[in-house]
This record gives sequence, structure tokens and C-alpha cells, in this order.
Amino acid sequence: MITQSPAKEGAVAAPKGPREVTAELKAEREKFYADLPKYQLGALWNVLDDALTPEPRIRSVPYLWKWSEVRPRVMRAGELVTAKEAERRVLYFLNPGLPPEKISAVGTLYAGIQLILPGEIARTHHHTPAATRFIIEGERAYTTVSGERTLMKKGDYVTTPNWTWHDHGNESDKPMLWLDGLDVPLVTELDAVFFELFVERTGNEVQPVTKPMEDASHRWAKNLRPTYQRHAGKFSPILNYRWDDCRSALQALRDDTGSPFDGIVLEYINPNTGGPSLPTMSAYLQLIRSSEHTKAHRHTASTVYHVAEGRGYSVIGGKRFDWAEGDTFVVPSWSWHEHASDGGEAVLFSFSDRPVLEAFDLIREQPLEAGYQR
Ligand code: GTQ
Repeated sequence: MITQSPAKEGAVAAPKGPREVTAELKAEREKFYADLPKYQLGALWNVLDDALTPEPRIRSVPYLWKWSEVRPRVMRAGELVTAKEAERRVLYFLNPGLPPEKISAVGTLYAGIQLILPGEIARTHHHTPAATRFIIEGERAYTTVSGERTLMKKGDYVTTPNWTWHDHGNESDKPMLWLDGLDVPLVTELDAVFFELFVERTGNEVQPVTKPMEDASHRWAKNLRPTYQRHAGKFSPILNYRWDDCRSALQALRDDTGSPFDGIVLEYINPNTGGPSLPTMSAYLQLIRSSEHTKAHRHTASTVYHVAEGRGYSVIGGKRFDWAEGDTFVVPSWSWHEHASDGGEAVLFSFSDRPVLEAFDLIREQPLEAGYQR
């Protein structure tokens, strides 16, 4: 109850019957509300409908970036800015539904295309956001993570866990381009972003390579583990999941029924847990078979897709997006989506924030009753 001069403490009682909202009471309320901001207070009942919505209100929209439009601009960036000047020479994807200060491709996920030209290095740094990388073009450029170097090839999936020192370099004679996926919007929202240059800690621009090539692959990726060693960390110890291995696994499973919603889909796993390769992001490779059209479903994980091979289309939120190799598209949380190949097989790489939603019991999934959106 609203009284002009506060009554004795404990004297405020609920009115007995329904109360008439008189003009006078309305005016008192307005005065009351106008005064609250001075004390950094808000009245929940005025915002409850906006805060607790029956379903998520999603600002990110479905969108597709064409490789034919992105690649020339990334290459132009290579003419205008060096990797050294840029720290990381990346053009990142901006979701059109979000304000531009949100560095987000969709929801909690950042994505961008990184370019390293022959002879360049991107010096060592580390940050609390974790990174996934899917190689689009080039071969034999390297990434070094925690002292282990891997030479990357088109189609490889490379992990850079939270706070690991990492740098990139290109000793080949061709440009190398890859898709970066980071949990920057999530970590930013959690107020947990830290960043540091290796040179500030050690005086050296680039970390030393301290491990043999393919060390993690031999140690952790052969269904064996060294019994005298424990992998510390919640992330996968595997640095590079090789395209040839993953692609041939997909091919071998092509006669499975697969998922009605995703076709033949494989998750890149952490061999220590069987779970996702990174604690905040999981990555997948999926085969959409010749003339396959998956059924529509939706879930609360947001996803970035990259077309690794072939062509086709996805219907996302009722809208058709035609895609071809090199394109990147996004499916926001709780958006209906279905995929179809077009004139042969297609392979989609994707990464999502599903592990976060699963960890906190926030994952929800629903099939579309009608099967397809149209
Ligand atoms: O390669 O370290 O796309 O630090 C954004 C931030 C890539 C990287 C990005 C980064 C990196």
C-alpha cells in the first residue's frame, strides 16, 4: 500500500477487498515509480512480462554469408593490413538482428574468417574465450597450442582451449583461410574475459615449440592412453581432428538411418569424457546424403554451420537459405530448421553452445509435428 508519509514499521497491511485504482492512487504510483531510479531500484511487476517470457525472445536471426562475398573481402584485408598489425586478421560475422556492438554471429557464438599469408605469423597470446577452427583453404600453415604445433589442411578441425597460449604461421607458399569460432559473447556476458600477450609475460613474441608433431594424436587419439599420465583440463587433449579420418568415418556410416533431423552426424569428442571437445562449444561433422531432406526440429542450442562440401539448402525459421561450399550460416536458438542436399552429397561442419545448455539443464528440443516447414 502506498502512503505519502511512511507509516510506523509493520503497520502496512494488505487491503481487504479488491481496491479501486483511483486517479489519486495512479498519481501516487507514478510518483513512486519516478523516484525509484534515484535509489537504483526497479518494480518487478512492471517488467515481469519482458523478463520472464513464455518462450525465449531471440534477437539473433537466421542468416547466411556467401563465400563468394566474404572471400574477396578477406583477401582485400590481406592487401591492406598485415597479420602483425591486426594481431589476428579476421573478418567476423555480424548477426543482422543484433546491435553491431555485439560481436556475435548468433547468440553466444562468435565466428569469423582468419587469413594468414605466406611468410606471416600471428604472435602468441592467450584469452579465456576458447576457439574452434575449421580449415577452409590452404595447407601446411600451422597453429601452435601449448607448445605443440600442427600443420593444418583443408577440412581439419583444430581446438584452442580457454587460456592456452597459441599462435599461427604460414611457411607455405599459399594463403591459408579458416573459420574461427569462439565463445566470446558468452564469456563477455559472464564478465570473464581475460587476454594476455606472450611477449608481456616472457619478452618473446612467439612461444617455443616444446612437443613433437602429432604428439596429442599419438597420445590421445588412437583409443589408447598413456597410463602414466593424466590430462589436466576440461577440454579435449586432441589438437587437430584430421579431415581425412572424419570424412571417411562419415562415408563409412552413410547407410545408417542416421538422425531424422541431421542425417549422419558425428560429434568431435574429448576422448577422456566422450563429451564435447571444448566445455563451452561442441563441434560436429554431418553428411546430408544425395536427395536427403531432414525433418525440421528446434532446440535451445545456437549453431554456426559451415559448408565443407557440396551444395544444398536449409529452411530456417520458415525461410530458405541456399548454400554452397565455403558459405557460413546460422541457426538461432529455438528456430525450426531442416537441411537438404542438392545434386549430390553435402558435408556440413558446425559448432554450437549445446554443452553450456546441457550443463545447466537448459537444453530443450522439439520436433516439428508436420515434419517440414513447407
Ligand atoms: O586466432 O587467436 O577470430 O584471438 C578472434 C580472436 C581468432 C585467434 C579470432 C582471436 C583469434
